[in-house]
Amino acid sequence: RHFLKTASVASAAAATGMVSTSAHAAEFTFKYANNLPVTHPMNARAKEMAAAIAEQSKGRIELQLYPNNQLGTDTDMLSQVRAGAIDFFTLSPLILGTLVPAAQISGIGFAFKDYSQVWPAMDGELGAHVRKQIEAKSTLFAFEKIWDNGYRQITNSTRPIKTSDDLKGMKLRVPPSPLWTSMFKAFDAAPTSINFAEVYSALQTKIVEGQENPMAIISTAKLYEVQKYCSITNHMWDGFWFLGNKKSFERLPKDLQDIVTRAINEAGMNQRADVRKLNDSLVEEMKGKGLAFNNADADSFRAKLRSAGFYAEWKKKFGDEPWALLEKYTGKLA
Ligand code: X2X
Repeated sequence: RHFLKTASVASAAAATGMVSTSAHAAEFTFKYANNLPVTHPMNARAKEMAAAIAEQSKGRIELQLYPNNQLGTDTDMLSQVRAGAIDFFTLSPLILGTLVPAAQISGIGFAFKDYSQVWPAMDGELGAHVRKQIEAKSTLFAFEKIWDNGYRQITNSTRPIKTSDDLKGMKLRVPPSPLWTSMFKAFDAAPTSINFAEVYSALQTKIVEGQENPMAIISTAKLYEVQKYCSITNHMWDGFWFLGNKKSFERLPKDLQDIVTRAINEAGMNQRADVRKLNDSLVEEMKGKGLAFNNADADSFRAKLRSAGFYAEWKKKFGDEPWALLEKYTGKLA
């Protein structure tokens, strides 16, 4: 349903309405791929960004967009961008953790109280620390402004989740990432790693009972069609590092690199505002589509993570200095 394995480059291009402003071929052609539906703000802003890059480079750069897992799952796309088969890719810091473990630190459960802590941390020293690790440990680099995914909420087809006890034994899909699995094991749930490309069908066929994602995704990926309950847990903030392949990007002369960098960071800032607005308005809309909402008791989840030793374990894994950077923005976590 979501994953067009056999789509040719030509049909993928037709489907996404590739931006091309000049009759002749551009001097530099880049591919940007991602895992989200075309209706998500990520792709609306990406389209606008591709047009800005074409215009400002006077047609010298063409950015081709491949949304909605057209080029494969996150795991596939991560391999492709590492190898330079695609040039740009947006990925959760936690999934990037399968390649650069240090990147997961922004996904610690209940770390950021709200956005007034998220952006100073990610645009400040914590984000800088992570970007440095990405550059040092991979063929990739991350642009300065991380894009938003949002605060994650739990949906399922079985029961409302009110306290952490309600998660006991629940078969939940989590994205492929050590931190995600560890966190839901600490809640005594039964987490399974599944790429986003396969989430809708995994829920539909009841391979898993539930999943967790921000409102904008539950809505644009129509997960409410295959779920009954949505419990507001806000258990983790998540974003998308805008990743580039270093070698691909270095093909560009400095002035064109600056145009691309500015356009990507600007689109990211606009995308943050879009997601924020959507997250605030979607509850009513999805209630209308039959999803039953409840507020969960966040303290019970935090207490469970503490007693399971989750914070202590991950502090040890990340190291004292990175942990202190995180707590500089969040306050003491454990
Ligand atoms: O895989 C997910 O759940 C998603 C879409 O939120 C991420 O990219 C982490």
